[in-house]
Amino acid sequence: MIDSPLRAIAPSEIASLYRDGAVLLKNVLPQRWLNILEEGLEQANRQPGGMSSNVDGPLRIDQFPSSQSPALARFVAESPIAELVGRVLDSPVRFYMDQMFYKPAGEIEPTPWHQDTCYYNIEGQDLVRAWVSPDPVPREISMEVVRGSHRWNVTYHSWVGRPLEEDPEGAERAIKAMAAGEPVIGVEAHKTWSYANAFRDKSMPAAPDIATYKDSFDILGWDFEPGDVLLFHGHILHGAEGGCHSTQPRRAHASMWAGNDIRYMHRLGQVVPDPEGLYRYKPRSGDLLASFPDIFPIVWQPR
Ligand SMILES: O=C(O)CCC(=O)C(=O)O
Repeated sequence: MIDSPLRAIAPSEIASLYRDGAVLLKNVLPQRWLNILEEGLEQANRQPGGMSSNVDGPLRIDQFPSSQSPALARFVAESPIAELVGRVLDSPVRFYMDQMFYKPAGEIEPTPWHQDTCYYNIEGQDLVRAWVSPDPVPREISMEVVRGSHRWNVTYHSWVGRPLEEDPEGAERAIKAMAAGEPVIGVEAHKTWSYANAFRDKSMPAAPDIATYKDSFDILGWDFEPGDVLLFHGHILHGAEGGCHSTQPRRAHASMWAGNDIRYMHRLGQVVPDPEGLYRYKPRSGDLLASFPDIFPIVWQPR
C-alpha cells in the first residue's frame, strides 16, 4: 500500500518541473518515512554490496541499494514518492532503479556535473528522478541543475570509465555485444562492479564544463530540509558542490521512475547494469519497460 504525501502537488509545481527540469516539493514526506529512509541509508552503508563504489575519494555511491536494505525497499515500494512522481507525469509509474550517495562527515565531496541518461540502457521523456535526504542539506552541498537542460535534446557521454582505445580487447567484446543485441554490462556486474569498467563512448558529445564556467549557466539550487522531495527530469544536467566542512554525513537516496514512453535501449557506454531480473528476458532496443511487468510493476497509477 502506497502512503499519501502530506499535501497535494500544486499545478505550478508540476509546471516548474516541465519548464525548468526540476522542482523542490517542500514538506511532502511524513516523519515516519524519514525515519525509514534514514534506517535504510544506514543499513545500506553498513552492508556494501557488489555495486558499492568509491568513485573519487570517499564519495560512496551504491547502485540498487534497495536490494541491500529492506528499509529502502519499503521506502521505494510504499512511501509517497511513487505518487508524487505519478502526479507529475499524470500516468502510471514504474520503479527503474535507485542509488545511494553517502558522503561522510568532514570535507564534503562534490558530485561532478553530469547527465544520467547515458548511464542506463533506457530512453524516453517520461523519466523522473526523486532525490531525498533525512538531513538538512544546505544549498552549498545540495543538488544543483542547469535550468532547462532536460530540453536540449542531446545525450552526453559519461565522465566515468575509459575510452575504447585504452582497452582494445574489452572494446571488441563490447562492440560484439552491441551487434548481438546484448547489454555491454553483463548480469555478473550485480556481484562485482566498478564505474571504471564502463567505456566512455566518444561518438557522443562531452558534457559542457559547467564547473569551470558555472557563471555562464543558469543554475538552480535549493536549501533542502527533511520532508522535502527534489524531483528532476532524467535528462537534466546536475551536480553538487562540495568543499565545505560538515559535522554530519550528507546522505541521499535517489530513485529513478519511468512513465509510459520509457523504452529499453542498448548503449555502448552503459555504466550501470540493467536491473538483475531483466537479463533473462534479453530485451531488445525499443522494447517498452511496460513489456516486462514482473520486473517493472506499476507502483502507482492515477485513479
Ligand atoms: O547527491 C548527489 O550528490 C548526487 C545525486 C545525483 O547525481 C543523482 O541523484 O543523480
